[in-house]
Amino acid sequence: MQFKVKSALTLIAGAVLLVACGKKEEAAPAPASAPVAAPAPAAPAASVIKIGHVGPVSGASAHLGKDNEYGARLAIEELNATGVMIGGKKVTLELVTEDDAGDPKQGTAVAQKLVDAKVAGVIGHLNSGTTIPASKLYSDAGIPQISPSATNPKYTRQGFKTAFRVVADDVHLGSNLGKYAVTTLKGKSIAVIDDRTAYGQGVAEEFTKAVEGAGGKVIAKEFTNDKATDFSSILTSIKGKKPDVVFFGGMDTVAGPMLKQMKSLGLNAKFMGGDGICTSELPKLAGDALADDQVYCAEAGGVEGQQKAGMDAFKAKFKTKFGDDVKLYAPYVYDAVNVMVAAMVKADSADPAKYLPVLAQTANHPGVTGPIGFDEKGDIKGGALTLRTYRAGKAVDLAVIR
Ligand code: ABU
Repeated sequence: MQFKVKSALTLIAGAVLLVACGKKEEAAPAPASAPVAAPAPAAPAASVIKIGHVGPVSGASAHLGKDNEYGARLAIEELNATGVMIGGKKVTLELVTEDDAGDPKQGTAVAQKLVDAKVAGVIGHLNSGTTIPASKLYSDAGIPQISPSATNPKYTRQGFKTAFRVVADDVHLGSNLGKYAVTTLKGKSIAVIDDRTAYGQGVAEEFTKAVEGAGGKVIAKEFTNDKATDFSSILTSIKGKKPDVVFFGGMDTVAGPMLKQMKSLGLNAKFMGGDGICTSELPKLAGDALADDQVYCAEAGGVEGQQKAGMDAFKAKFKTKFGDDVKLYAPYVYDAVNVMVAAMVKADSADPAKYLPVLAQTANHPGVTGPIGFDEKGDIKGGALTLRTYRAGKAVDLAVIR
């Protein structure tokens, strides 16, 4: 690749020199009979394909947004190093990153920027609350979008042919966690809190339905917001109802302080949540309030058996490159980029109209997160979840559920 860039620079430098010589000749015209220098050949157009990535790299979930962005960078760098051929020539993939700060308004503003920049596809957004409104803009522009982490079912149920995701949705997450709370954790009295986001509220509703379906009782329903830091009033009210399980629909940055306040109030209950709390950052955020086998949560995907080796190798490579552990969804972003580029290569075109139908037919793409294929809505086929707890401040996988 370096050689290619150097060659291109040499060509451009040559062309500039020739043009400069031509201009000199214009200033002092040669006699009509003198030979005229041939016009410089135009430098070949650079074959650059822009791929957008959006996540919250500022705000409360910046650690997760950066995790996702790193996953995209790793995939793009590897693909460029290996060499991607489209339309008979080697192309360069360019990652165009935007920050939506986890805010729906900023999400649509940056989505429009990516549409205007004529990206060939978008990986993102991270949050359901930004992914869903942005998906309309990408759909209107015909630009394929793969979310690596938005789990609200609505995203792929709007009838947009451009919307895909590589994780299981909140129906899968909430229903399995609800059943687990009643049948395995033996929860009889369960309190539910959500952060009023598209994700938090949605996963809490699915969890509640499953608890009631399994014969458990939801004794309290409370809500907070995704920026809150003080939960004393809702936790005090919940404590009075003596729950054995507290479920929180929201993200790790809120769950951490909530666990600390549960501990200081003496609210001793199991704590559950969806994928938003199921991060490698939770132990840091909760500090010594995170007791062993107290928290149960689920990542919206999972590998087991021989496939685990691929995921472990990815995590090791990620740590070497970025000096940090995978927080949650970087491997899914990595796979999403690879799935999108594989569809471009197969279609032999980065024109969204040409590669979108090929992307929709993706089946059994060998990802580090497992085999990837899409159903007719754009959801991952056979979505899994990884049930997890924490022991000695470390995440421990308990089971992969399909
Ligand atoms: N799935 C949890 C985090 C992202 C979201 O759906 O909002």
